[in-house]
Amino acid sequence: MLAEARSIAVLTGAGVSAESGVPTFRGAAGLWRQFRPEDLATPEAFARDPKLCWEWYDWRRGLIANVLPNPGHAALAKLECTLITQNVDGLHQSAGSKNVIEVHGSIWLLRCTECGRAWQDFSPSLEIPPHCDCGGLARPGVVWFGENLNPKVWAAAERAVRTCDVLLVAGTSAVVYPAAGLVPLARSAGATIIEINLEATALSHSVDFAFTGASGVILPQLVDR
Ligand code: BJW
Ligand code: ZN
Repeated sequence: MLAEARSIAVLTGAGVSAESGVPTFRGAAGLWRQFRPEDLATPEAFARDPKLCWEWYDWRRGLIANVLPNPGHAALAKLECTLITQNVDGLHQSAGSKNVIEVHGSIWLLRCTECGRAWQDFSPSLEIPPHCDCGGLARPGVVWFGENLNPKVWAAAERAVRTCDVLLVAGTSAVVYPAAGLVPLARSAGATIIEINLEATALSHSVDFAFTGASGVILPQLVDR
């Protein structure tokens, strides 16, 4: 099916970066076991304590800066596809994927809460909390709970799944909306859905093929064939 597909879309989640050493959100070793999302990943949490919020993101930036893409990222970089990712780590781009739609933003982007300017900063010595040239407080360029996704980015993701023949869904628990809704959208547009995950998810019963295992193992096998 992959070989014959005219158009392939991929939706990835934190599980695809797990084998690189980036913690996932849910599950036994997930970030949400250790930290409460409402304390850190909401606009209210940022407004309450920008420094605490930034310290957490800076800790994660440090983790991510020290890891490398894994064979799952590499396999997807070889596949001609539109790659929709919920991940903010940038590892798909590091692996060489060109057509990446980051629906939850990027941990390497900063955005001014005053003037809206967005810029990249990879420096480990970022001032915490960072400020914009205009003096305004900067926030991480990610999408928090209760926030709308960037409409242009979201439109591109919807277009990709509406027009694909095959959708690969890898390493996501598929519980966070609207991203998880891309899967039924693809399905209702006639796409074949292939899921790759370590365990069964909310989606598994409604996909065409569910491969149980590590994305760093299964994705290279699929793409190499
Ligand atoms: C492997 C593996 C290996 C491991 N190989 N597999 C009730 C209350 C409040 C809000 C809501 C609500 N009901 C619905 C909402 C809306 C909310 C939502 O969906 N909540 C649900 C959780 C209930 N959504 C939103 O708020 C979104 N915005 C929105 O809806 O706007 C409209 C609106 C406006 C105003 C008010 C209300 C609505 C925005 C969602 C933003 C999500 N943001 C985060 C943080 C990003 C920044 C950051 O990184 O800090 O995005 S949350 C977190 O979850 C992150 C992820 O992208 C996202 C998805 O997680 P993912 O990637 O699926 O990871 P995990 O950990 O869940 O799963 C990993 C999977 O991998 C597992 O299945 C493992 O088995 C597997 N795995 N290792 C293969 N090696
Ligand atoms: Zn500014």
